[in-house]
Amino acid sequence: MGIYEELEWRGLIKDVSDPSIKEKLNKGGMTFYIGTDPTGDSLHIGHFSSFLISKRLKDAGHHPILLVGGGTGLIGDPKPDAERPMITYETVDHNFNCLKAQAEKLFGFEVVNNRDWLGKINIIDFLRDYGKYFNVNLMLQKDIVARRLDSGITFTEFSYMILQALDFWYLNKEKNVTLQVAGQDQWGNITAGIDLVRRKEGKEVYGFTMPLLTKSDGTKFGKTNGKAVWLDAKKTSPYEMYQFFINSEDAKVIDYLKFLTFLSKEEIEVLEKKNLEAPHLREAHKALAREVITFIHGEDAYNEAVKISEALFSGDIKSLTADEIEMGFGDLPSVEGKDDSTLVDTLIEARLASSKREAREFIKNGAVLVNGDKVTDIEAKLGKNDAIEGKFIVLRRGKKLYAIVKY
Ligand code: 383
Repeated sequence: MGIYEELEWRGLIKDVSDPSIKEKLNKGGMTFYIGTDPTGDSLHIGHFSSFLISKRLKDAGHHPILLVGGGTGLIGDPKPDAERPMITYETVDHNFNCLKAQAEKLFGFEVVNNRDWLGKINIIDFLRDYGKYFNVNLMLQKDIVARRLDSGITFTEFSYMILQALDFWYLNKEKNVTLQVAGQDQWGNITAGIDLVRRKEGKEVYGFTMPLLTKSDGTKFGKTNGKAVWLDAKKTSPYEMYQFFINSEDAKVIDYLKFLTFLSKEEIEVLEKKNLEAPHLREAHKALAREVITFIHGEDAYNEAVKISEALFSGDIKSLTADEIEMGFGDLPSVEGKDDSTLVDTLIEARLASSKREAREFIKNGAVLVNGDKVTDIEAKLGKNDAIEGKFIVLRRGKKLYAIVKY
């Protein structure tokens, strides 16, 4: 199986600019680029799958360049629904540095910044040397622009595709880049670049896109409770990422394995069989979580995420360190610990009971756990001494309701 067939098997090929791409990819030796704009200070799972494609191509003998758009990020690639808010130069620069460091660490790609060339072009030269090659009628037909015609689009965002096309032309000239790779939303920008290189230089360059990862209902994959799943552990902890992948849909988990891991066809086929025959074992989900988290955060972080998940599941809270509790319970309601409080009062303060009478009732019935241990004494006191490493007490009422007391 050549790299092209492998990408096809993984479902990673959506649009190709020319059928000869198949042969070219299988042969190796192309310099290609993928671009991302510094709209945030971390990459997220949506970026991850397209960056992995670059890694796959690199492993197949091609040379990757990652463009982080310090120039284009100041303009804003039009989204189908609405104009983007403008980002300040300071924010773009900050985000640029974050993304560059993250991408170098995770993927080891050479990083370039299109501010270095776009920032030097003056307006007269821009309109003469590049604008002249673009037919506005054709620009209006590009998918994303067409979808914005009703709601409106500024000249700034409308011009974006010229800048991305210019990048392709520049990188072809300076670095012999002959291929651009991206998600399917970038098809219009990629073909704009291919056309520009053809018209200005009479040369042929290539591009292909991958489909966006979706859930069964067709919505974007990569959000949990409305929040993006970030690659930065400070924004999405490895534990949260573990929960995200472990809970992915059974019907989609094999697609995700193909998109997001380097497991082989044979390995994925074994998991596919297990997913069908014994879905309750969640072998495919576990493999997905293990592969992705180990790639992004390393093995220790992965093991810790599993440990937290298991401790929370079994209720063995005391096996966790304070840091692990913070990671596992970071999102839960919390109350400030007092030095000498009662369990009854704390349950009320943490909203696990609505009155003293109810709190006593819960305690008597054995429904209240302090750090995983059942407490049935209605007079019980709570203080810093009870806190794990002097920092946290984990309260649980019933099967699912948790709160944290912080010292
Ligand atoms: C800028 C200048 C270039 C080439 C590309 C760009 C960025 C591009 C873009 N990409 C998205 C982004 O930055 O907006 N105009 O968030 C996303 N990418 C990748 C992939 C994806 C795309 O970073 O489909 C998802 O992650 O292409 O939406 O010269």
